[in-house]
Amino acid sequence: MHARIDPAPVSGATATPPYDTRALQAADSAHYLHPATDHKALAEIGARIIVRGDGIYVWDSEGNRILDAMSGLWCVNVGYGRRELADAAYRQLITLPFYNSFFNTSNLPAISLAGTLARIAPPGFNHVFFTGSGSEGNDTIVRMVRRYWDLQGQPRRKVIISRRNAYHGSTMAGASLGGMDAMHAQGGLPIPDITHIEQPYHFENGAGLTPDEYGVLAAHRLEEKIQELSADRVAAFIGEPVQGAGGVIIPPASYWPQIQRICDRHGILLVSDEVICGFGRLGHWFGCERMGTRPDLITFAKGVTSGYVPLGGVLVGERVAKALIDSGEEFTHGFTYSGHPVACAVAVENIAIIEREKLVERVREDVGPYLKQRFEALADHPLVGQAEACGMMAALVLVKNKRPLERFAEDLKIGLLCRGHMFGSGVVMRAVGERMIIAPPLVITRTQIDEMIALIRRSLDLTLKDVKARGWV
Ligand code: PXG
Repeated sequence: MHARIDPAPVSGATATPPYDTRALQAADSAHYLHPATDHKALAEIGARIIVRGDGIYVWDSEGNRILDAMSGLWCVNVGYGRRELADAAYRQLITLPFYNSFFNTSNLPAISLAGTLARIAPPGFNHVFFTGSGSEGNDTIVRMVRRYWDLQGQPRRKVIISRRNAYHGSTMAGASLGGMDAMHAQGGLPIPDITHIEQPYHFENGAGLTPDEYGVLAAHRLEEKIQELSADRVAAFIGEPVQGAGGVIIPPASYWPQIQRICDRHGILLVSDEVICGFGRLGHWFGCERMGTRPDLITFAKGVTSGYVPLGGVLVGERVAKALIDSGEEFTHGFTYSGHPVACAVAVENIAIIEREKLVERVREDVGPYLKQRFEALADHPLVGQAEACGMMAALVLVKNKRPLERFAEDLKIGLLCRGHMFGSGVVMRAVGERMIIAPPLVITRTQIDEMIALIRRSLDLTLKDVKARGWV
């Protein structure tokens, strides 16, 4: 039996600095079920409690400053501590904190944001459907895509093709679209008529082929799947321009143009999940512009508000928007928080910051290329088998031996070991198996990139020392 803990223990002694970290950790374990977490293990080590952020740094309850190379969770694009965003939220909160967009009503920030998104989106995107998160955005995609084909008089077109190791969220449809076996294993997923093909991961699957040869081959898996199913059953293909949670899998340049050709050939809708890649992360407003595709639908979330408040949605291209509107019928879908005025007000201000500070151009022409040069040079480290970057996303692969290539056994959990050293050195990287990944805020400077690379290198050295002491190499 757990000892009884005060239901609101985060008050008094623990609520202000200096924090009583142990008490906070106990209270955390007593009541808070974290997402995607082994709670027994967490209770043993205790959560790291983040209390404050400024720019690209966060501080924990012990007073440690940590360089947040993950932008929170791929979202704090403009960095922490932006007064303009707090002010925008406050102004809206005291004017109109909530009103719904059902039943023929609307609100000023939602109208403003819809227009702003239509302006910055690729050509042909003039409509937006708002949700509260990326997962809800992808649930919306599933219903909207199937509704589209019903309206076209082709109700048999139901199947959505995605990729293994993709991440599209955690709701029933989001996790089904995602290609994570561990998620499918819980809750009876995937839901019907969602299927997966190989991910375009050259390092893993492309032995003996150049990246471009492999990119064409990986795209051909879509063609094969369509043949197998019969094209008149296929509704859409969905993919992240660069797979994020799957480990920052940067596809070969030949991949996306080939996917576009296949979708065009079969009249299949192309969905670009830009929850991570949108809002400047790849040096364009949307990642599809960098990859050279013309999607029909774009899912967004995260960077639209820089994560300051929850907001997601779907940008709806001409073809689908026209069908939905011209039908003259209700699309029976929506959320209480669709077009939430506070979230939309923050998004409008966030986009204004990105434009004012030219963050998209900055990623494309300045800090993006600089990150690529500095990050890819980490490949000279004895533990690093490959290092690559695309915009403000980058990944390195930890290997046991470089030539001949030998990988660490999966059960050693090399990534988690390395992640511990990163945290200890004052930088957050995310571990996905043997891949160590980053997605820093777009406001990061060259000097801060230098600082980040030095911290990563130091942590890699510590990991190597640790690995040797354990006899793993
Ligand atoms: N699509 C993509 C491409 C995402 O990265 C979602 C949809 C779902 O968004 P919401 O807002 O419902 O979480 C995401 C979310 C990780 C990690 O482990 C990544 C995400 C979420 C949680 C963990 O890197 N991305």
